[in-house]
Amino acid sequence: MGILDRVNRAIGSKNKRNEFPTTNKEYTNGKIKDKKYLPKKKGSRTTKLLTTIGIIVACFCVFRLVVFLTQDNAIFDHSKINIKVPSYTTKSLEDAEYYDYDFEDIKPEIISKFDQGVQHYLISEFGDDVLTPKDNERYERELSMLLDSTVESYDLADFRGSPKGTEHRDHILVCIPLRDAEDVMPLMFKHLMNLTYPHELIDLAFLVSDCSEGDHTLHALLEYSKQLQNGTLSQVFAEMDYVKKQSKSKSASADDMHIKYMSPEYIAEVERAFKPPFHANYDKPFRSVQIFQKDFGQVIGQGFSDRHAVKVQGIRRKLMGRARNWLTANAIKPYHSWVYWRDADVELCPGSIIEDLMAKDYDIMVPNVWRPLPEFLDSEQPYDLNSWIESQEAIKLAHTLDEDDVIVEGYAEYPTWRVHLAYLRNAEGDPKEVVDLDGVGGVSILAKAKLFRSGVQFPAFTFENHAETEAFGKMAKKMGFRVGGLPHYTVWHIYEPSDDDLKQIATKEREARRE
Ligand SMILES: Nc1nc2c(ncn2[C@@H]2O[C@H](COP(=O)(O)OP(=O)(O)OP(=O)(O)O)[C@@H](O)[C@H]2O)c(=O)[nH]1
Ligand SMILES: *[C@@H]1O[C@H](CO)[C@@H](O)[C@H](O)[C@H]1NC(C)=O
Ligand SMILES: *[C@@H]1O[C@H](CO)[C@@H](O)[C@H](O)[C@H]1NC(C)=O
Ligand SMILES: [Mg+2]
Repeated sequence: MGILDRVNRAIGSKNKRNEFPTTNKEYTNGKIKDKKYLPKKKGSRTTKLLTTIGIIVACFCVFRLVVFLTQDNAIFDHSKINIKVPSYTTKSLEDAEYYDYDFEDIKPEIISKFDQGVQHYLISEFGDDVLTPKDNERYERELSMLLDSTVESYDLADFRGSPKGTEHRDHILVCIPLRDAEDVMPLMFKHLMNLTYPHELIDLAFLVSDCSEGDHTLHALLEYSKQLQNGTLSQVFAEMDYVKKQSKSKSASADDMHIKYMSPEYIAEVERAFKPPFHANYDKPFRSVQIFQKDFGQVIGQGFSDRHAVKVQGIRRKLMGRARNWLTANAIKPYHSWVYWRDADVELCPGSIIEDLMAKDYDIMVPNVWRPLPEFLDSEQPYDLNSWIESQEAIKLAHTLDEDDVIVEGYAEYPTWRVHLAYLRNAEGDPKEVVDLDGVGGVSILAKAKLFRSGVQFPAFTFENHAETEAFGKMAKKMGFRVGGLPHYTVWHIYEPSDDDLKQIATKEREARRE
């Protein structure tokens, strides 16, 4: 049966049920009854009739009100209001003017990319299609079904975010920025499926930007998303893993060379984490998937050494800030109570992370982020140093800097002596213990949606000598929100060998061969 037939059938049976299908089969089947988010009911005759009556009554009331006001008070008498419209000519600001400071060395062609070529994809119901604005009729229909964008009233007090989100049926927007991420895509999707927070309460929003030529992030993302929404993605991965294993037994790939130098316990843990059984709703489709493609002119390479040079941090981080803000602004809806930011390059993470971060009832909450290392480099390392507690030394240091300078945490150039969340970790510590933070890192941030509604954002400019996620934490704190981290709750970032590490591994391989 084609999608059109299915949609038609769903619409037909809906008239009987007085319910409209949303993106999930579960909604259609009527298994999930969501108290807070009921998709707009369309086209039912009674609804139409009621709406029409409502509009007539409303028009009449407005008319009476206007008559009342003009007669008795006359404050709305337009002839008495004398507004002088100043004559001025609009000056059009080029993007280059706004971002003069950071982009001095970047070519105008790159900057002019900013407002071109935004693409928006919707994965259709059951994932059997990808819709773009070109398929206008169905695109419009499914988009309005998804966004429910015509006049609706929401009491935002119902969407403040509850520490018991699952019980309260809180909707959450999961945002994932992506660049040259083709290789980590299966990893990322496995983590999404592993989330135990009810999938039907999760809207996924991806932003793909500035990928290199020959990279297929967008294409892969579309294909996997279709399977995800059809409930068939884990079968696809099982198939892929089987084929990979068959070919690997013949020749060990150079990419995996480092694995035999990693700690066997960690490798065993990774193997266990990706093997079934998974949680019961692993294959359940999400409420929706939206994919945005928009370039922001990121020119700094995405290689490990490229993106970690201290000089490029300020520019890179500000561009990421713009990308994050753009994504939240385009994806957030009134019914979202939470926004969860997640990087694609995470290797191990408890499936219950959303519930666990929520439970603390902070406005922003982050876990600890470490990464594994080869055993010859001590096996593991605190990784995300962007989550920290402000220090007197750093405040003094900030006073010596230019207003526009960005302090990058974890570099010798900036001795801040801050307490880093990463270093507070004790492997045996209580995963529920919380510390208050000032700056936060971006690998995994849970924030209440009301923060974004109140104007907290990821500064794409220097805010208190910080940018992006660290400035996000600082700004939230300054606006009176609570920012915290869990020092003993650990998420493991993937290990990407640096050029130096690869040299060491190559040397060891050569030695081993000589023996
Ligand atoms: N849309 C977009 N996504 C990006 C860009 N740069 C990185 N990303 C994505 O953002 C996430 C984090 O990127 P990383 O390169 O690991 O950057 P990071 O986490 O700040 O830094 P690391 O400490 O190097 O891991 C990943 O999901 C990337 O695919 C960008 O310019 N645009
Ligand atoms: C969706 O899943 C069904 C099985 O559940 C399968 O028959 C169908 O081909 C899948 N559709 C797509 C687009 O992969
Ligand atoms: C999936 O979630 C389970 C349960 O929290 C966890 O043990 C496992 O490590 C997770 N998988 C990955 C790949 O992180
Ligand atoms: Mg990373």
